[in-house]
Amino acid sequence: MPEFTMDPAWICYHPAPSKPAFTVPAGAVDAHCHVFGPGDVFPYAPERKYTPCDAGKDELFALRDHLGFTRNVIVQATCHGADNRALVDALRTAGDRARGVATVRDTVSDAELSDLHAAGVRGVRFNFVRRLVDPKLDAYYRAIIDRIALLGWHVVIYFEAADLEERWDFFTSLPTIVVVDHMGRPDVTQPVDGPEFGRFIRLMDSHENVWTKVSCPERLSKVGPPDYDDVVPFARTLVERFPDRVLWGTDWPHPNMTTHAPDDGALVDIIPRIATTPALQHKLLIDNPMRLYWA
Ligand code: 0GY
Repeated sequence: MPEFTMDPAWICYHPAPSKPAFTVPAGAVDAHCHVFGPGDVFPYAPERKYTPCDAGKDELFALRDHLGFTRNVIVQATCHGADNRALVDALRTAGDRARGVATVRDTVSDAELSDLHAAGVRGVRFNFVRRLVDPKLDAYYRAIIDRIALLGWHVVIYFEAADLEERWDFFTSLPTIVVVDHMGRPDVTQPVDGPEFGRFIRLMDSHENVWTKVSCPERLSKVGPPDYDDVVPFARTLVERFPDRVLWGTDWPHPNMTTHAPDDGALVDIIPRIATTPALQHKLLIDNPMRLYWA
């Protein structure tokens, strides 16, 4: 069996997250989280750009219960490449309490896609962040999208704010629902009404098939934990402008954190600051993810 050692700069997930003061509504979905390995059962991909700490399904489901969530959307992380075995195993264990977003290559067979669907996969993820993958030409992704669209799946994209201008025509031409991870990674030192975030708002304003996850303050923030005050206005703006097209997730186990291990309880306590009414919270945590993943 292979042995893996976590990258030295890495900080593993918080060993004992606090109990949030905010009680999430019954039926709430953590719509962005991952499983890593364990590597001796589900080896990390040879082409990976980082080696994480093991963070398997048992730990994920314990966190779900601790924070008060009912369901998870588990998103394939780049350390597993297009080998979705750890994801599928977690989905099978969770049954109806989880759905998945996979990564597939253009060589994927119809039988593999249909097995992924049966396990609960409802989308594919394309990552354009250069420190995580070597991005490919648009045509590569397009060939996959044409096939997954037939299954009624959507596309999740992860990019840095600067990539939006470069790939605008591609992103805006996609025929499926498109979910953008982590608000398109805004530079939160820029004004919330400035040109950079303005471009992201324009993307959502002019394309009704574009959704976003108002997640990841731990990575975007310059002021840091536990309140991540500088990220809150960006997330709140999106929740208020696009209440029916936003999702929220912990991002557990927080890959590539080198400054601190986020307290997942404190992350949950940010929810009422970005979705400031029970109606907005219900849409963010229940109605939207249920429509996209469980309908
Ligand atoms: C995230 C963020 C990151 C990593 C990945 O798939 C991945 O490896 O998405 C990151 O390093 O910013 O959403 O998990």
